[in-house]
Amino acid sequence: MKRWSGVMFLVMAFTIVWPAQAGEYLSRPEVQAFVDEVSQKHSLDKAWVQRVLAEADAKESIIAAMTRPAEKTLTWDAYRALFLNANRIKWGKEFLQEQEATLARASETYGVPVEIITAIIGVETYYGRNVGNYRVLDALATLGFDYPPRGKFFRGELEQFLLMTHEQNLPPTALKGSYAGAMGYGQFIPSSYRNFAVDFNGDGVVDLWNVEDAIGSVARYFAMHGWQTGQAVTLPIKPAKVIEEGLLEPAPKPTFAVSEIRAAGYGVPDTVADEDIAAVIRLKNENSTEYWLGLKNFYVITRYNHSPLYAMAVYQLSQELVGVSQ
Ligand SMILES: [Ca+2]
Repeated sequence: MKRWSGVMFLVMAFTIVWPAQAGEYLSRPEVQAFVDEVSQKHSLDKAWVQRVLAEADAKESIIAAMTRPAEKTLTWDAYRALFLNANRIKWGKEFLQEQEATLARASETYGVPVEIITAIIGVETYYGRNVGNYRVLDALATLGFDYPPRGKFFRGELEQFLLMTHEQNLPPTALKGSYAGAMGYGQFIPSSYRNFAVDFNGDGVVDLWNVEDAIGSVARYFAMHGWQTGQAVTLPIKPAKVIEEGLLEPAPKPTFAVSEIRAAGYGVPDTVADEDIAAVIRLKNENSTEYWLGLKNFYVITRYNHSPLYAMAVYQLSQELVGVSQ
């Protein structure tokens, strides 16, 4: 019993000192340097930046979550089953109906299909049901200052977060999001929030926890990343007898003329023109391999999340929502 208490004490002590005590970020020299730099660069009130960062807490759970992304470990069939489940399809159809007017307005404004906008919001947050429970400030400070592999990136996002909350008059210590600091229905990181989000309900605030703003913002994100209105996204192709690895790089970026892909032995449907530019997407299942033609719009979906599995899940969910099974 005594020995057990000793172990418990050690575990608790470790937990408490890792990696900084609550609110202690501000005492660290590199955090003070960050405060100086950001406040000077953007003419922000230094005392305000200090007050915000004084509230930041280090969270070990954020580091733990960061180190296990599903895309890297799952086969396509397992990944697909996770994202194209019965609830996500059912709730997606409901979302299409409930938000019909806003979705139609976004689609008309930005040229992106309603089912693609809906599928993104479905894959990201179950249509707003799971927008994240971490304080964004904690996520960005923890990853920015205590996760060296991505520290520079997340310090940049922390800088953008300060600017975003300042510009939109949002409360920086209250906003919640994912363990990586992604916010709202569409899970925008702060730089995307500032660059691509839009006030789509016209109330003067860009609020991605508001469904109208979120729908407009997802559509605008795709438009600004080159979505080609009315064009196909991806379609299955018959594999070549001999697979040339060279044609699979740098997928999903469209790089090869379809004529080259045909010449390499892939069976591409006649609806696709020889001169179109595409990528060959290979998806490995538990017991088989699928090949797909990745067109420009498929690549645009990967600008939201770089995994081809993610893009395929979004596309196939979008098709399920409008009654087209893959
Ligand atoms: Ca708004």
